Amino acid sequence: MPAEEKNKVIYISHPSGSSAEIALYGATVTSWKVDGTERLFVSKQAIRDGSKAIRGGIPLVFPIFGTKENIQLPQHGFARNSYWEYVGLINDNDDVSVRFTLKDTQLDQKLRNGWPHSFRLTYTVTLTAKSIKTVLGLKNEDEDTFEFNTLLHTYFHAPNIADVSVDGLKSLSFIDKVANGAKDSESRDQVTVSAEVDRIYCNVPDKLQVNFGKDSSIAIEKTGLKDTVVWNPWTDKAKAMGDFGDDEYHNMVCVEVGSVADWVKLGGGQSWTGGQTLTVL
Ligand code: TA6
Repeated sequence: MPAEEKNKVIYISHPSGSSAEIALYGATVTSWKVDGTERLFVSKQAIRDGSKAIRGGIPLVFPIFGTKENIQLPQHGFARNSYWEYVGLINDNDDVSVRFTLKDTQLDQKLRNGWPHSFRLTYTVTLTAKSIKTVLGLKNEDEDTFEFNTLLHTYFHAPNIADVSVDGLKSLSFIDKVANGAKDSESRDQVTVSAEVDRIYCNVPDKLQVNFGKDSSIAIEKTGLKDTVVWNPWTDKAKAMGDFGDDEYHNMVCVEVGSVADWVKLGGGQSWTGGQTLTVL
């Protein structure tokens, strides 16, 4: 892909004034504005030269979540740090949709050796006045079944983390990565953040809501994805990330819909789809 293409960002706008930007690198949504306000968080120290995943927006996690012992792939897989092909504007009625694809043949050999399967990923981003819908389609182009994880690693901008709460997780079981993977269940009606949080909530209902205080909320409606991760690095982990400001944890929360607690199996020649719709309330 020519150098100037590599840094390409697709900019879309809606007649209502909402807008979004998607970097070809990782097909990462790097901006989503509604009513003139940026709803996503991208670190001021995010690296945008293609040397690592963009720290913020909506990075795509595929085909693994985290790292896996017997799979030689970077953390969270290769989707978020590969250059996707821009297919184009697929319709421009009242909604504005753009599409991207990633095929195994676009990957370097080391990655293909790490996960030796033929596949085609299709990613569609649809903008309306108050929402953005991001849907991933996967075709297994092998004859044999393969298994994968996937997740939309959404970084929401928060004016103040102290005002953030997440509705819809009560009584769900979760894996607490801050407590070395201990299993627990959520007792709170609203999940709030006042320390490092890194939890995989399992078998989560499809409707969640993130509240940012002062009557500002975003509804999340997921499809085809079982779990939801809630993450904030807080002080120590923030300091440990070179592409994240030491104090930026005050202004972000990750609420990430995905299927990561278990492998998703996909038969040869079969297709799978999953995604989310984020709506400003
Ligand atoms: O989704 C939460 C998480 O898995 C955290 O454990 C933390 O590692 C975060 O992702 C960011 O990972 P990254 O590889 O982007 O630094």
